[in-house]
Amino acid sequence: MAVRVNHGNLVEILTEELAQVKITDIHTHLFSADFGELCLWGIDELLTYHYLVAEFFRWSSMCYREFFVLSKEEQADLIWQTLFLDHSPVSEAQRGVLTVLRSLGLDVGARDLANYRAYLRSLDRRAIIDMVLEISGVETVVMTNDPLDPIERRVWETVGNSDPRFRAALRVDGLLNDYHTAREGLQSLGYEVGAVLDVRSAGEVQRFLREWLRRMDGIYLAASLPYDFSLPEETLRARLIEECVLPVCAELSVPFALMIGTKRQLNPELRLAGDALGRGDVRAVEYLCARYPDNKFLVTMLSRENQHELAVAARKFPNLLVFGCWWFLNNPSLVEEITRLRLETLGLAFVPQHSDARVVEQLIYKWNHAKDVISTVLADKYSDLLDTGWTLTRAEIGRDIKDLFGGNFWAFVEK
Ligand code: HDL
Ligand code: ZN
Repeated sequence: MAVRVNHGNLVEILTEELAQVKITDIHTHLFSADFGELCLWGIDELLTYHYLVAEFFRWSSMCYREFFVLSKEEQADLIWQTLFLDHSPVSEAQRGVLTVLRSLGLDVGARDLANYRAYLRSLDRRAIIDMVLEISGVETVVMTNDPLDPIERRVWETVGNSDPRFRAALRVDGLLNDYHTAREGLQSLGYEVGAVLDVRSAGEVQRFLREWLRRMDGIYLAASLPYDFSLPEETLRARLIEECVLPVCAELSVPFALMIGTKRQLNPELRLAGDALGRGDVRAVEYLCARYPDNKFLVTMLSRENQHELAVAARKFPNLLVFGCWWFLNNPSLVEEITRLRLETLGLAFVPQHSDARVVEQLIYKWNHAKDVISTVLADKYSDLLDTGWTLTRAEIGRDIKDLFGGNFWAFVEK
């Protein structure tokens, strides 16, 4: 007997369906346990997350170098004192640490960093992965993989990824944004890529992409691109995309994921925390989707100002799937605004969020916080739907939520 939804049971049904949905997290910087030191976990990694490092320097007069020579534990102690004890931890990244601790059953009110550290250190990498995937509801974690990273490459050339819960995405920022440095890396791997992108070099770049997508069983090819990225244009990056990336993606039927809007190293002294954003140009996305109808494009943009025009572009191109509230947009106020405009503009045909997690335990807070906001927006939209007299069942809400949290992505990858 189908369970009919009404204003009285809507929130409870949404809460229960969101609590049990199995999530595909389509973009993270996590690694399976096979990757050893690249798989980050523990309280010191949580507290030295680059978001918190940037927030630490809002208060601290310490010089950057003095901070970065400290051990991870010493950096974490400083961040804990400054951002959690000296000032209330109300930012999204600050609150996130506490959501993780609470979800792990630790006494957040005790403010006992030594206890949190001891508990997490008592676990091992595989145990923390199992525990966090269970708590967060994440079923599949898509990694960010770079064969030009020697540490990561060594894993792929030996044990590889043995955990089916982790899938690979081939990331080509260096190739597209710094070809001449990347070229040396490709040559060292046996790809005869010359200084000039002639026919032979383009063929070798294609061979690199094809061979590593296959080796990793990569589900998409990705690149982050600066805010001033534009197409069409007569640049090496444009040629690499149109002559190398897109032909291989079409041949293997894998999406090309564009993450547009970075302003890398605005403050290089902050290292990983030194990046900022700029408003991107949606015309580049429109050009690609129109010019390459046989390619699939996953797109997220970093600027709040790009969100509405990107959603409108997605109305025009079935080969465009919009995803996530990326990086500086992953704050509840912006996730709500963006999710609301996407539901109103696209219905349920988009991917509302990815975590971008860098530390295993972050999956818990990134998804807990996202589901809270998405639940609120969905409750409004389903309530409006009920007001029209539309009948709605619990199974239909469950179906919709499965689509948002993984189904839309896999259908796009597999089409
Ligand atoms: O380029 C990217 O994939 C970004 O997500 C960066 O990794 C950024 O530093 C980040 O961690 N954002 O959440
Ligand atoms: Zn990322």
